[in-house]
Amino acid sequence: MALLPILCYPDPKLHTVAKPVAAVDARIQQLAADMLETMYEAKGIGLAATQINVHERLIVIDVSEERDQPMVLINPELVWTSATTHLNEEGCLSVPGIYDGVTRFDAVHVKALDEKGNSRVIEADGLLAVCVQHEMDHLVGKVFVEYLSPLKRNRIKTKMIKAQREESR
Ligand code: K1U
Ligand code: ZN
Repeated sequence: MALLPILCYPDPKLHTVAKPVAAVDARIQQLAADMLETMYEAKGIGLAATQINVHERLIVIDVSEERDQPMVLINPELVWTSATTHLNEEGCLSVPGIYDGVTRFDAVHVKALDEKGNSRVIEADGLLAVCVQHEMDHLVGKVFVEYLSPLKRNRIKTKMIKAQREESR
């Protein structure tokens, strides 16, 4: 297993649109295992392949309290969304230290392949629904700060660039 470096906003690679996974093979299974290890180490509840500079449609999630219910979603597709939405506080491992409100569907159904290549539909609500929508946005190159006002987004961008400059000194 391996820990993978996570891209930090405003890295332009975070805006790459991911391609479908062609086959659920040993490479993809190893990538999913490494992404889960990276997510747990970073204390996140989700991670998209985009964030580790791999541009294939793969996400991992674990929203359980005990951190023992890993989910691997390959080629995820939204097949149903609730009529209602909710403003939720979000964070992102690619935008460390920033939390803000984003409006998301209250519930979604997602069709995806699991790590064995089996097709399944996940019925998500609560934090799982928020996390799935956040991670699927990463796969189309969208970071949650893009839902915020241009003023807030620019302040976050400046703060991140400054923090990265200081870290590299
Ligand atoms: O995609 C990511 O960067 C992971 C991100 C997922 C996420 C968190 C919160 C709402 C939506 C999506 C994180 O795990 S951020 C860190 C975190 O563990 C967390 C932050 C706020 C609430 C719950 C967890
Ligand atoms: Zn994120």
